[in-house]
Amino acid sequence: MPFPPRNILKSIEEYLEKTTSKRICVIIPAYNAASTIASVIKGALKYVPEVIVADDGSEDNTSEIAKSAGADVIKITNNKGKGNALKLLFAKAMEKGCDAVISMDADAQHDPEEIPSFMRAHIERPDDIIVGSRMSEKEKIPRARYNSMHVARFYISLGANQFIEDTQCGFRLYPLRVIRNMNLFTERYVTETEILMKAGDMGTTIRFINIRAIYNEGGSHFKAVTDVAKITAYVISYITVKWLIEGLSSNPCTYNKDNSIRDFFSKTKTGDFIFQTITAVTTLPIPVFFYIEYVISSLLGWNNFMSMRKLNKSFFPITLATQMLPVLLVVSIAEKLLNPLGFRIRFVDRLILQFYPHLWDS
Ligand SMILES: Nc1nc2c(ncn2[C@@H]2O[C@H](COP(=O)(O)OP(=O)(O)O)[C@@H](O)[C@H]2O)c(=O)[nH]1
Ligand SMILES: [Mg+2]
Repeated sequence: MPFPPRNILKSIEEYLEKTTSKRICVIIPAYNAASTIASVIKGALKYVPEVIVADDGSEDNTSEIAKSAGADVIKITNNKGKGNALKLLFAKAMEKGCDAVISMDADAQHDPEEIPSFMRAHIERPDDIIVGSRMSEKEKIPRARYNSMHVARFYISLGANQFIEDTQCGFRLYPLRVIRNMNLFTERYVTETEILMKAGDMGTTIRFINIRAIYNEGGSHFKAVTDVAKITAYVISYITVKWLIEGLSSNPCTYNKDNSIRDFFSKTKTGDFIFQTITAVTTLPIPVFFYIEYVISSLLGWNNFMSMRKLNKSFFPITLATQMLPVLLVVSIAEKLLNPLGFRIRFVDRLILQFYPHLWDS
């Protein structure tokens, strides 16, 4: 591309923003999003040259609307979930020669006017993943959702070797180089968590920028019990392998695409299911075992568990947080049953603040 004469550009930043935006496209996994998809696409096309939509077996006319709004549409015959759609979208964006993609939800919960903030952050540090964080407007997030997000980020941040303020937001910028360097095995809503943990665990920096928290009337496809359970089971299985490796090594980054123990178990669905079941049923004793290993290693002056030692806190709060998970579950169920009867119990909020603290420096 010819270098544009500098005098017609207001600033270096404007030039960078223009050239970079040519290599970034917006990807949208969509399922039954006919009423919102056009506004998201049109909004995004103001800032990027190309929008790719994966229509995941919608029963409405999402595809037709997306096409006429100007998107390139991948049509998936039967609904397979957000994770599968994201994988197809990454592949398509790579095929088109993009360097980075911005993922957005199809239901207008993400404001396309915030795309330039992602681009600016990407220009500053092109190798980082940029995640939108809704935490500056956390009062707008439904309480139960916020609480599960808080616990999720405690563990996902441990898996990713860094604090991630909002681990459940789908408005993100991914450098495709990072995606190329990992195998993705999970499905539906788990894939976005898999990406964050693997990326962080191979040394990628994950930054956040504040975005608006938009909660509209549109129904969510996210299932509070099954989807949370699937994410939890994967996170537990990932961290178990990570700590097993970290106990024997001084390197906090344990993920490598070509040689990953966690991925080995994902090779077959049955193997993965058995492995996740075993790690889920041993959720309580396993961290105690690692804690003992950590204490003994510390006495011997070993530099293992570096991701933990970098926190400058003991392993203890993490072990305690894990032992508190069943208590949290029981209290959440009790609140759910009692609050509609007029009780105003808010124990979950307190438990979460107390036992799932911010352990990271920055
Ligand atoms: N391709 C595809 N995308 C989905 C599916 N379910 C959700 N999504 C996408 O993920 C976004 C977030 O899902 P949603 O159900 O709204 O979850 P929530 O916003 O977290 O409550 C949606 O706006 C869609 O873009 C699905 O089954 N297939
Ligand atoms: Mg939504």
